[in-house]
Amino acid sequence: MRIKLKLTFGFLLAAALFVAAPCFSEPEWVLLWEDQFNGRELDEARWRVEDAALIKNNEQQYYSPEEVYLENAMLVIRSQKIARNGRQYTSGLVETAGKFSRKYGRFEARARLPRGKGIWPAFWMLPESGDWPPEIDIFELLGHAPSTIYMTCHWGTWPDKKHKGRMFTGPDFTAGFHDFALEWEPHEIRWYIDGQMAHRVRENIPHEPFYLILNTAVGGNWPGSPSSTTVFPQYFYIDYVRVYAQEFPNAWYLIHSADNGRITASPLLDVYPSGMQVTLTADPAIGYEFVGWSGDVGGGENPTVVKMDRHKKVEAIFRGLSNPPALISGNASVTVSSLESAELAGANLTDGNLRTRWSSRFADPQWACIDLGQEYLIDAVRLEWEAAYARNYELQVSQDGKTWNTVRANNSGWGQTEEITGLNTIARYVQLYGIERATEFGYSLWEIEVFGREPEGR
Ligand SMILES: [Ca+2]
Repeated sequence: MRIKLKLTFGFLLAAALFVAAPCFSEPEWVLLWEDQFNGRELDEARWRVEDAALIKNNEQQYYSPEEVYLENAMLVIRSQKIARNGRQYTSGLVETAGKFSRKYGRFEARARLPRGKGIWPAFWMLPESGDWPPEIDIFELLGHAPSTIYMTCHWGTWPDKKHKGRMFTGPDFTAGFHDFALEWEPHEIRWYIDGQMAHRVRENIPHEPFYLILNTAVGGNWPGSPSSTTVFPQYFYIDYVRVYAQEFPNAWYLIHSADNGRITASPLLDVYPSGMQVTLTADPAIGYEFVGWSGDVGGGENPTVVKMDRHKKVEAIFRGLSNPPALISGNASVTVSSLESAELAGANLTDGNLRTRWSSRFADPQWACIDLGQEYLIDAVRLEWEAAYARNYELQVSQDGKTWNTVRANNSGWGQTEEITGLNTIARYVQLYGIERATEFGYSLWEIEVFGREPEGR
């Protein structure tokens, strides 16, 4: 028995070495995260959209959410010659900061790039930690030279920053779609253009999670300003973005995706040990309903449980409601517990303007109460948080503004846009009750939107 065990172990070890050795040069990649841009709107669970005049490289664009949209199952970043907020041009930037980041992996996009003097499209990555450098540029292109791709790594410690890259000259990358990929391993980073390796580095490899960025800058130190030959608008089309992780023995990835809604996995791990049970919850976007699961989980149970005994790919199917709830808080009056300053008033919460906000004093608890003016059947609430969000809050409703009923509690708030759906409650007042702040600042929101309809029988 003892001998047999020894032999078996020796055989397994040899087999493992035999199998493992080639993996270093040619890793097996497992699809971990993707966006095919098939939804009606850009998925806020995956992407953050910039709305700012970033001060970088003397660039001349204002990054406006209006310049980022989905069309024909593609992400479109449009650049126009429109003056806004002190800048001469509008353009778009999307990133996965705070939503998805990854250390090592294969990162790819299929895209058709914009062109013209002063036009500077890029697909790149920055550390989730907020440090700079490092930076990895999967591709950059200067619109006056539409056949040249730049691939660059930045490293060092500010202000002692260094970078090294390579140019690749090929076809006109603004005339059709091309495949761009980056394979990042602990010992090496490789760049691929249309499946061919175009660049490789083995020094100054970063070892921390990075998030993804897609944008078109206009003007700036590197490309120079647009000229009279630059045609506007310009369009940066992205067919898909995919991220793959390397395969490891007995470690399983849970790959989930949803258009028009989101999936929450609990526990949430990068990689799962064999046999672990994971609970999946599907939450539709406002105006949608959950229909069922597809992929490696079936049925319509929500939440559902998936057992991790191999890589699992799960999709949640949502369908648009035939009678979606309407915005009912457009003319609502607002009362709040306190103000940070007079101009950050409660009325800013329902003015339909995503540049005006309410901010409370820097203390707990705080509340904002929306008076809808009459009773409605309330279906959903959308919270548009500024950077100072709530970690722990309750959503409360009331018929009379005195007696409150908690309809949803959230002690793991993550800020940005939070949609609370499926409320199905009749009330005149809706109150956001903040219990614990996530930052040292107050509670700060651009907008609170309530969706619903007239109660039946009125
Ligand atoms: Ca507002």
